[in-house]
Formats: sequence, C-alpha cells, structure tokens
Amino acid sequence: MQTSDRIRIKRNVRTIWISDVHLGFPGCSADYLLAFIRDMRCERLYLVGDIIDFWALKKKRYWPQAHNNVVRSILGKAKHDTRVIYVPGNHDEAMREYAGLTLGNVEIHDRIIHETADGRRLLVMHGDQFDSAVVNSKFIGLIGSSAYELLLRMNRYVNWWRERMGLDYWSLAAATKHKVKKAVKYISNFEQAVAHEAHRQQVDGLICGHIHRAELTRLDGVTYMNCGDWVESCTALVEHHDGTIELLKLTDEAQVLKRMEPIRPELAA
Ligand SMILES: [Mn+2]
Repeated sequence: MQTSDRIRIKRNVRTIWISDVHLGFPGCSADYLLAFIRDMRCERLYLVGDIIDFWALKKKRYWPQAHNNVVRSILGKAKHDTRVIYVPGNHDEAMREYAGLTLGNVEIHDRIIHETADGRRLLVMHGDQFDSAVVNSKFIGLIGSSAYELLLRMNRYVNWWRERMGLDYWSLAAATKHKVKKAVKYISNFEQAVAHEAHRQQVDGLICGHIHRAELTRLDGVTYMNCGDWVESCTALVEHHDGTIELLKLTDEAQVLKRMEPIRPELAA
C-alpha cells in the first residue's frame, strides 16, 4: 500500500510547524512526512530543528531516496508560495552559524517570533537551549536567578558533551520505558523552563520540539506547544486562517489531538 493512498488531508492552513524529523537517521518516517507535506498548503512552514540529523550521519552514512524527496518537497514549497523558516536544533546545530541568512529561499533563524492571525506572539525555538537546566531538578530551582542564566549560556558545552557521549533524545525515550518517574520529572522540568522563557521574552506562548513529545497546553499563563517528532509520533502543529492552532497526528487519517481556539477571533484576517 502506498503511503500517499493512506493519508488524504488536502488542507489549506496558515502555518505549519514540524520538528525532529531526523533525516539521515534510519528511524525517520520520511514517507509519512512526505505525504503530509504534499497534501498540505500553507503560507508559512517552520522547521523547528533536528530536521537533518548530522549526529546520526556522522556515525553512519544513511540517506535513502525518501529523505531526498522530503528535502526537494520542502525546497519546492519555498520556491513557490510558502515562506520556509528553518530554526536549527542540536542535531543540525551547524546551521545555526548561518542564522540571518536565506539559503535557497529558506530563511534561517536561531529563534523567531511568529504572530498568529488573531494577534498572539509565539516564540519559536528548538528547545535544546533548556537542556542544561532540565537534566537535574536542582537546576530548575534556580529559575530566574543569574546562575540559571549562566547555565543556559553554558548549554552549548552540554550539547558538545552529549554528542561525544552518544547521548541524544533516545536517552529520554529509554527513560520513558524504564524509568517512568524520571522521564515525567524531565518533561515537567522542560515545560517549566519553557514557560519561564516565554514570560522572560514577554510572548503569549512558545513553540518548540526537541523532547519528542507533542503537546498543546496552557502552562503558568502561557501556551506551551511542542511539535513532537517524525521518528515515532508523526505529529505537527498547524494554524488555521482564524488563528486556531491544532496538534495533528498522522495515522491513517490526520487526527486532531488537541485544539486551541483563537483568543481574539475578531482580529483574524
Ligand atoms: Mn533536539
């Protein structure tokens, strides 16, 4: 059965956010993603990091045709009527050096604020920036202090260490299976750090990825949205033309997991 026969969406939306695609990693569900991208029309497509998995490619060269097709499909959208914005993550960190540039119609930003049709301001970033704080719950207690700010600035060294130790998101996936308590603590620390950052940046919400756990919820007065991933969950966030945001899961049919109505629909274009 062809993947394209199974997924029929044909939807026109204002914005799509996807993250943690991990092209170059054998676990990437490239066929599903391709079907999703081809069936959606959008004005803006945000690639919220870990799109190409350079860590996996460094270990083993793996790049099947399906992964080329995903890249071509995205570049094709960028060439025509979609504004494509690439916000790199830790697995494609090299792209961060090119923040501010537009390569092949793809804009690269380290982080960027998206304004919804109903006027909400959402900060879009990958989320690995919080790693140094979330790995240990002692650090999360430092939120708001100068030690916490320093910790976040030191994060690139944490990533460097993680890459060399061969630690990546799988440590979380493994933790979920074997040490449920620890994983729950990790996720709640991550969400707390996200909410804090949203307040600090004075935005209405934050969209990220990184922990491979899709979410759309209110937290400490801000909206926390996580794109999930295209390794296991096959999820995406979409914004409709009135500012409604939905979390979609690609199964046989696109399934709406969670939905957030526009706050001020009268402002919607
Ligand atoms: Mn990541």
